[in-house]
Amino acid sequence: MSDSPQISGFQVRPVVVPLNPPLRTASGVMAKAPLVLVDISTNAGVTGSAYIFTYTPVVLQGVVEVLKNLLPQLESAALAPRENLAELRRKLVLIGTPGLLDMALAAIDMALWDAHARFLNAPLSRVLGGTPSRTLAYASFGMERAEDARPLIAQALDAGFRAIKIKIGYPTLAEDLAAVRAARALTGERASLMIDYNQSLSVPEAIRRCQALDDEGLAWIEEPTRCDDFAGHARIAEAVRTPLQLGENLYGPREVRRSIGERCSDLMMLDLMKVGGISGWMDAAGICAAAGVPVSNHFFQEASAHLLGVTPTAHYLEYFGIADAVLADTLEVVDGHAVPSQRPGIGITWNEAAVRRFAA
Ligand code: SMN
Ligand code: MG
Repeated sequence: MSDSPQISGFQVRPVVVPLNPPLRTASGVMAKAPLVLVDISTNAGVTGSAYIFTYTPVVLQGVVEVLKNLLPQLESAALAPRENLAELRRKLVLIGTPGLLDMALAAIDMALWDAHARFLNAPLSRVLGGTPSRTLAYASFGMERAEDARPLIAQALDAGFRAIKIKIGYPTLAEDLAAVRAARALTGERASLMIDYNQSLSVPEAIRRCQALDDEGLAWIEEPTRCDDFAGHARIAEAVRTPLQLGENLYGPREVRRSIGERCSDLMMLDLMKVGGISGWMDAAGICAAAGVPVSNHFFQEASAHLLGVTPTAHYLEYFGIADAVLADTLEVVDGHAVPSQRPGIGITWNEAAVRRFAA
């Protein structure tokens, strides 16, 4: 006799929320964030909620359709996130899941874990065996113009952040250095500084520019070349003294294991949507712990705040509230640390008026 509730229904809602200011990266500008909101209800009266970010509206409706084809397969199944996802994945072995399928599966995984924790009436971190502990956070910005960077960084420092990430990848190394030094002039020793190239450089150019940045005291250099160029990143990591950061584009624990095995980076940042949701994160975090690799998140800060609390090599939480526009309340930061919700589950509650406003 299962004492788990049964999955009884679901809701899939696409929204497109504004990003103010638009997020400028060396590989493209994002003025809006397409999201898919997923709610999975049970016969115990608890509903799990989660969201994913589809990067471009081009695939937004496609992901919605994938979800609407996957979710009915869970109808009446006992709520057991690990088993539910294993069952869905067993049917997808022949096609393989990296891409839109993994994005949809992660949304389902996160919503199921939220429902599971709500059913147990405990915050997700407690359900995963930890306590809702705080993680050092960094404020994450784009390729900001100097006149915009100044107030953004000042505001972050005043809010207590002790780490700031900016994006670079300007046409010239001189412009990259100028942006780093301008940010450092604003942070001084009050904050660590990270930079993110968003895959914009060739390997030779990345080695040239990252070596030139090696004396800037950066906490890490992120994704200097194409995310799928494992050998290229390994060459850069070998040639550069500053820690290399990768992971936001690695699909599943297996790619995390490959990246570590091929020494592509010194640090790992797990993206809940691409790594496989809560289940995938826990498996990947174990791989990183066994290899002694520090772990940060990419986006999905509400759930990541719980997971970093139970991640043995937890490093930083990326603070970028990509879904804040449709959330009833945003992740709390106290004294430069992210504080996971103490409510049952992940702590996501939709701002239904905003969901209606931004419905796609
Ligand atoms: C990033 C990637 C995609 C959209 C926005 C920001 C960036 C990050 O790589 O690390 O947040
Ligand atoms: Mg990045």
